[in-house]
Amino acid sequence: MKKLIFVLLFSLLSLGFTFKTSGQEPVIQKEKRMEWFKDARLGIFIHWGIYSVNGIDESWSFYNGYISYDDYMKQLNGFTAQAYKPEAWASLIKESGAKYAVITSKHHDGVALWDTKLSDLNVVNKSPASRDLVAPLVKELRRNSLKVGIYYSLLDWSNSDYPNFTKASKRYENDSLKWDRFTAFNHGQIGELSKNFRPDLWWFDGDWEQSAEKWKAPEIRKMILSENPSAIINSRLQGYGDYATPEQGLPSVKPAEKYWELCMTINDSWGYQQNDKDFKSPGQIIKIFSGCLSKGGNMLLDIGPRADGSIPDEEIAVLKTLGKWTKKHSEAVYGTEGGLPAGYFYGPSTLSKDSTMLYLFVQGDPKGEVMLQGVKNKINRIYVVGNGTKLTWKEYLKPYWSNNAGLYFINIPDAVLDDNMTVLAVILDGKLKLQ
Ligand code: FHN
Repeated sequence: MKKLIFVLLFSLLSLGFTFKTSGQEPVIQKEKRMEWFKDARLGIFIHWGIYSVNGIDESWSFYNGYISYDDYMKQLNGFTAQAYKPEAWASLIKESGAKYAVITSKHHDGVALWDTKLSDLNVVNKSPASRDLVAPLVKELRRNSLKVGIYYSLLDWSNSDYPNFTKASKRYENDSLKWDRFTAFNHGQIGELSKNFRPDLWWFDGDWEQSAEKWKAPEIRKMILSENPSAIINSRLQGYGDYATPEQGLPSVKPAEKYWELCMTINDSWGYQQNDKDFKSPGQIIKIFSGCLSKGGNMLLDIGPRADGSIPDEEIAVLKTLGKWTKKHSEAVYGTEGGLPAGYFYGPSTLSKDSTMLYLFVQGDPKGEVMLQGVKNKINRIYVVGNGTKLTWKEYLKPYWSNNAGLYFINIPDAVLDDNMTVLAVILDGKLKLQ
């Protein structure tokens, strides 16, 4: 009997279940919950809100006093969503090669994009869109087998029970009654989103204004995980999240965190701004993306749809080109690990899960060859990813008496070069051994 109980427990644990001691429900271990995220590598962030009407900074424009609060809120009248096609959004996201999307359900301005019953400040009641805009996207994302991420701002500069309003004016310093009311409201909205959409990923923001204790962050985490035990939570829950979110800054070295995601604008704005034409080129985005891959992280690339729900052509073009590249190079992208440390190869790289395949990302024109150093393995074969051409190589600086790794020079004919970034697959004689 004892043996049977032991075997049963062992099997449950190996399935990723752990048990809390206080008789609470089983929760799925972090490693297990993070599996899809780790393999996904690319997500699309969507900042959609009333700020797209005037084309101004999301929430910050009134907070910083560039526009009055009342004038900011007048944008509600122009938020039509009349050209919104959630099925087209989802298929474009899928085409880009992203495996998940994150939509702003509510930014710091407090305007909800879903049919919240807890506040009147939502696009269903207060804008000509007059419908829940999150629900149909969630449905279409799932229909396309994409994971659903919900962005939610913990701080809410519109809520009269919230202490902060604008940079220049605060509602109150200490008022526990108001704060408790706000907490109930905040948790209530998170509960609604949880029940209505069962997000796979929670992307909190705005946590910097209060402590974990004030937000009641452990309670939020618990509420989310009891609704969906496999949900994952970004870092912005004052220490109660699962992965790091560097913003607009590509880490130069592999971050200490095992799970991370660079969130980045496609031009210089999160939301739609007609005057911002500073779009990154597909080539630049692919370079940045490769930088994330190489250091074991994901990229969450942001787009900003217009107030009518159409996506600007420049953004569509970037996503489509990115899609061609991710499709062609999928084996070097999805399910891979971060690659070589700095100094081994002049460019990004990734590694297969079993560490026997090295993917070298070659930027631009290498003028016939690239060099790889410090790898002690023998190479069995090298081919061009998404093209199949076998490549030749030579090993130098490897006299018979030396135990050091030699220098590999890999020949790359011009004809195999990709327009954006060429990727070489190096099949090693076993697990990667570095000098
Ligand atoms: O204040 C926001 C900002 O408007 C935008 O939503 C970004 C996206 O990561 N997050 C906040 C700042 O960290």
